[in-house]
Amino acid sequence: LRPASGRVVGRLLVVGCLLVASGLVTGCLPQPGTTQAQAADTLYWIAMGFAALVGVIVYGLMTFAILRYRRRRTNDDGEPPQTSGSRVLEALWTVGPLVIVTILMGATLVTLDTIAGRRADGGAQIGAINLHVTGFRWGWRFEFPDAGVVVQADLEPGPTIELPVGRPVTVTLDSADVIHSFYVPQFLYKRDAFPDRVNIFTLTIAAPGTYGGVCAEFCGLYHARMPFTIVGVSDADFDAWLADQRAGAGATGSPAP
Ligand SMILES: [Cu+2]
Repeated sequence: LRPASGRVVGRLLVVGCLLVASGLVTGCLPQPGTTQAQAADTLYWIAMGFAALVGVIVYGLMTFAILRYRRRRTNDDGEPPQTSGSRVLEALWTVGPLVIVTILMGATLVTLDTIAGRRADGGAQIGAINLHVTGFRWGWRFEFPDAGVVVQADLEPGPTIELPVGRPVTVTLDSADVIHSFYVPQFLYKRDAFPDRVNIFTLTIAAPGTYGGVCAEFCGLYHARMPFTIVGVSDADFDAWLADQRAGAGATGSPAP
């Protein structure tokens, strides 16, 4: 390398390292808002850890080879020693990735189970709140069947519902027309809403707060205009909110989508 291009490569390496480091420090995911999101967040960091390990090894070896075996003025006699076939190396790069992929697969399956929130026998969790979510063009319908409460709205600002912090909510998701997708960025979770079958998953709000959601499956002209809001509140506030909704149900009288 000529000195000038060496300096350029050096600068690129520094910029690359800074980008990777800042990505690792800040993370690429929103703050998790549910216990299931915390599980997804943990899985992300496990995957990032292995990716960083592999990256350090690969870029370390590359940098070593570039520096150690670069062409020098004093040593211009062609190629470095050529080696072919190494049982140890081949075993290492076969077993290493196999171990990593197996760990990642195991961790993924455990996380998926946490997110689905299923009991071993496939039933819903005991004490869970049932919530039936229906996407439609262009809004959302949230039904609490056990409480006889329906909250529904279309376009902006869309419906707002409250959920109690720390209690599992079993969500049954479907659609009244085309395919929509239930997406709350802070839940680190997105699931399609189908007209002809249901998706079931569990949410447990981890901390009080306001969580905005959108439709994440292009469903038509006003796809971008079907937001909804989920507010995490205390158990007592949730019960009071449900009672309020029940009292006001006759006044709003939302028709089926
Ligand atoms: Cu939609």
